[in-house]
Amino acid sequence: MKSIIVGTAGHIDHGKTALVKALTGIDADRLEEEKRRGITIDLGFAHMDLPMPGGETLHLGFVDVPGHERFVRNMLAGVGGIDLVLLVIAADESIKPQTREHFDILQLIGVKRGITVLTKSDAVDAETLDVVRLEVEEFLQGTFLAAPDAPIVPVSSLTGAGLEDLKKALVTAAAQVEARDSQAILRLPIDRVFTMKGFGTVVTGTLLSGTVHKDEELEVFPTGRRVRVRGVQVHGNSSDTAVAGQRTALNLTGAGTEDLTRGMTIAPPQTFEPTRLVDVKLQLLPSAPRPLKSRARIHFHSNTMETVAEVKLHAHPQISPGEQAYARIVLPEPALILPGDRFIVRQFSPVITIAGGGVLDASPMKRASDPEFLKIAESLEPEKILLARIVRQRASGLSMERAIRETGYSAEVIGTLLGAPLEKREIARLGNIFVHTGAVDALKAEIIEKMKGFHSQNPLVEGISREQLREQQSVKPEMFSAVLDALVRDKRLDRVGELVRLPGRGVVMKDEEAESKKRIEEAFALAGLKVPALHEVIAGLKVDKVRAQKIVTLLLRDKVLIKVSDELVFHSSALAELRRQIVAQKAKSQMIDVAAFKQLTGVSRKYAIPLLEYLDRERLTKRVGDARQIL
Ligand SMILES: Nc1nc2c(ncn2[C@@H]2O[C@H](COP(=O)(O)OP(=O)(O)O)[C@@H](O)[C@H]2O)c(=O)[nH]1
Ligand SMILES: [Mg+2]
Repeated sequence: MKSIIVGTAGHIDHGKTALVKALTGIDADRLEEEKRRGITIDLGFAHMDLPMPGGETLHLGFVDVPGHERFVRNMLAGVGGIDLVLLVIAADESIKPQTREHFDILQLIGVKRGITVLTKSDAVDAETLDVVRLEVEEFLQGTFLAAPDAPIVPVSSLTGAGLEDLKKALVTAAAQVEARDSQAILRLPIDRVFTMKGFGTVVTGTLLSGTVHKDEELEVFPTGRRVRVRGVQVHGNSSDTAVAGQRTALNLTGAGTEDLTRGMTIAPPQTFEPTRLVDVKLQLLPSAPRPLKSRARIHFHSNTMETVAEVKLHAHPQISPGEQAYARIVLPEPALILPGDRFIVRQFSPVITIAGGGVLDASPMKRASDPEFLKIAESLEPEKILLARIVRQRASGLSMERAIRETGYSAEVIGTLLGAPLEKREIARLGNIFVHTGAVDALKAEIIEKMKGFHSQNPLVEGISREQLREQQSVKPEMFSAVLDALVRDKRLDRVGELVRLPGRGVVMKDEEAESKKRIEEAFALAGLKVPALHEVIAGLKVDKVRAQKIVTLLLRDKVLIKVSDELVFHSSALAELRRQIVAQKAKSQMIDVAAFKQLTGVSRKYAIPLLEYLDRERLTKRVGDARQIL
């Protein structure tokens, strides 16, 4: 069975609702007020089956829209999901303002197929019908509804004349409609919310993509509320699943009618992120009454959602009617929008349709739109666009989760799209992250440059610690590790324990020097706080004074030795022990004077004063008069 959604469009009183009823037997004017006033206010729904040539059944879901200019916003909530339009023009009135406005909307929203229906054919003579047909043909010239792709069918809902021709035209047109993607991630923009006695909360909408299953847990965007699908109805019949392209009603638990409203979207939990910034390609209608200025306040409609928003034109202070531009839409509240979604812009006041277009990026990177990226996003080539999304993340890469969130593609689709670029090594996969090879190379070069800089500034230090080097890069730890490993593997870097250095660089110790270093370390470690004079230690070494000085500098850099005053150098372990003693002393007394300190540590005054000053600097103690307070 093939399911498609047929929308009506056209001026008020041109016979849209009557036509749907003549075809399906269902009165789509469901509200009491609609029946009383005889006009359509909100969306109406109906359905019918038709046999297709191959024996397959064609299921048509109808969305009947209001024609009145005051209810265009309701029309916009319904038009988003349609596959095929019936543009209804009454033969006795021909083209009227909402014929034009609805037709503009259909084109901006990207509807690809349709049939023009000249209704009320019974109300005019053959000659008038011919004149109207000519007028309409001219009106449709160069559009998706122009002959020979789309027929013009005269009908009378009153007499039934032409209805069989219309059904045939529907079957022909429906055969050309491409099925929506039921494998893609589920998205159901809500167009109605109500309670049903004995059932509870029900939402309806046209399933944009994916499949809904009974008992599934889903999330309401943008509120994040979790709901469970208690029941699924497709075109009024209970079902275990609903697939993309079907009119779908979901009976939900976990939310009341007060938690849900038209414009929200139902999707799998934690898959998407609502956005306030949307980069688009926008076209200002030739019929727009005035130029569109950047930063203008507008009404923004996408799928079933509508909101006041600000439009920021890229690189233009304004555009003239008929012109196109990249733009950023700034929404007051986050909404779930994805690339490829179409939108309509209506003037803030008076409210008329002035523009529309397609969403290129609903997860823009920077404060301003990036025209290079948008140009690619506009190409409609999924592999190219996905690559551009990876490239723009540079060495940080794009995780699978984020790729799903940004595109709405499933993990399988993303895996398939990236197969060739991975094979060609245009990109690499590191765990869950896809990264552009060029960006990895750039990061490698940057690390090597940093290392060169480090060595020239620190000639006496063997290398930089891995952690310190990582902190200088803005990439994720996994990415840094992978790149570092690769550099070591390629022998562009050496790793010595926790240190990283350029090959052949760093401090290379001769045996004598290494032994001297050990001796110095030992001498200070054994001395505790009663350290020997540095010149005495140096005098006892096998190496010359210059080298010995170099070794001491090295030990100071590595914080093995610590300079407490110009004269005094201690081993770090001795100072660590001193800290412990001071902390333990605090339990006995908050205050310590020089005498007590000498007694505690066993050092002479010569050492006690510099050590206490050192402790003051380290904020372990604080001088109070002649004594110290232990902090
Ligand atoms: N004579 C005639 N009247 C029609 C036909 N279709 C609709 N009408 C009448 O036109 C009026 C408006 O029809 P309706 O379907 O509500 O128009 P909508 O506003 O486009 O939905 C109603 O009074 C209908 O009875 C038709 O084919 N022939
Ligand atoms: Mg109507």
